[in-house]
Amino acid sequence: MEPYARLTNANGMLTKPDQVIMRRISDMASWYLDVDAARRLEAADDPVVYEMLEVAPPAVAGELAFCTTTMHPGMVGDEYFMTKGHFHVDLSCAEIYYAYSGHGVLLAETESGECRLVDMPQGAVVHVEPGWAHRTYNVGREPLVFLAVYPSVAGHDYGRIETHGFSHTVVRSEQGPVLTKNPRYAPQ
Ligand code: M6P
Ligand code: ZN
Repeated sequence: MEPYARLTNANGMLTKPDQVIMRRISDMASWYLDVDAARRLEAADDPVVYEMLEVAPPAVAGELAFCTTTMHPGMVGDEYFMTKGHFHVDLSCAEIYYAYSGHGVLLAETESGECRLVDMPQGAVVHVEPGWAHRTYNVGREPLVFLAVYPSVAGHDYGRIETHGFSHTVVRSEQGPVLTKNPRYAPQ
């Protein structure tokens, strides 16, 4: 029996997605620390930050969805290119990430603002616990490709991140990627 889909070696993308979503700087310029720097990038060539290829079975209990995300390398000011990040609509749902290529970090945070940074070098497997919002940064020079597997009933809640933000974000330093406080964070 053939596998349902493959990660192609060239770019790590799934071969048979149900849905493809592309996010450019313009889709989330105001989510970065340095909004002016993001608007300048938007006005220049509005680069693609990441693409998601999702295989999404019906949203019924017990089913699993999976998705590859390909994040391009880049910076907005000192902040690395990042995903929007989300809570699951169903907070009881966990998620597993597998880092296929490149180098990322995962920022995870609870509703009360407890925050963790998890390194995601090539080959890393990361467990996102139920109730934790999650966002990924490409901290390397190559594309970051990772596979995510999650219950198909999980749902993506972006609204709370857009309104409240994460308490911290990830910026470049002489020591490498570090957490810094988000001055616009509004506790829930
Ligand atoms: C991972 C998974 C997906 C998610 C994607 C991009 O692949 O968590 O469910 O859609 O990352 O993240 P976001 O939806 O927060 O932009
Ligand atoms: Zn998720």
